[in-house]
Amino acid sequence: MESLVKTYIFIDLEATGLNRDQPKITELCMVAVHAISINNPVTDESGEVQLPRVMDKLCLCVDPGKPLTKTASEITGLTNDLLTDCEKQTFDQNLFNTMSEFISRQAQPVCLVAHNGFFYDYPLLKTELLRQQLDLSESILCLDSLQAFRNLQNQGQVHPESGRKACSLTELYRQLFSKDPNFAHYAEGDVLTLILVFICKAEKLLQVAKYRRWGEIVPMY
Ligand code: DCM
Ligand code: MG
Repeated sequence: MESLVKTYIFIDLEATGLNRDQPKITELCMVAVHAISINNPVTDESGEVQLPRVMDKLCLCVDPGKPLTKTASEITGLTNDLLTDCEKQTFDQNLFNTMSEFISRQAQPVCLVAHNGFFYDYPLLKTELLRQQLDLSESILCLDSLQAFRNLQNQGQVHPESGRKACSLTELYRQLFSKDPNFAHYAEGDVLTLILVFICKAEKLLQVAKYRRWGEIVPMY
């Protein structure tokens, strides 16, 4: 299946809280990268992996219509006041259309990639879509990079001594780039960090990754 994927769409959601809080989305970022760029990493003169030059980006802030938890506000820098003062719109048909058009513009078939996507981002996105009686095409492929990195770690390919924590986005970036990621917990920052760590290990990740179809994703609540 992986050899057929033409575009990887990396996705990250910020939201009002964790699963137990029945969160609503506050920010969404999708960055589309062609498989060619994933399979042919570019490095600088020091050998450090670079972001691909050709990327399509969609980043939108959303009025969640629900209070952010203190932690969600602290880590994301977003507040209800900030989002309403900036007159952000709720998750609506217009946002769905924008996402759908963005996905349609990419070389098909596409595969979504989110870190912890099977547990958090995909179920949450599904909840928001179904609330609007909308949904993406059920044939869209989905990957969870956290699951894939854990599979690699279990094979001893990602610093096994540092335990499960080693597979958080920040820890993976620290291990691979020896510095802290930029703009952690900003949807775009997290997506760009994910693209960099994914590209570093793409060949092995794609060997161990377990694909699901969007149609198999169950809403979070
Ligand atoms: N989140 C949270 N508390 C945490 C970590 C995350 O409430 N300790 C919620 C708010 C974030 C969302 O999850 O917007 C997505 O997390 P991340 O920024 O890691 O993508
Ligand atoms: Mg994030």
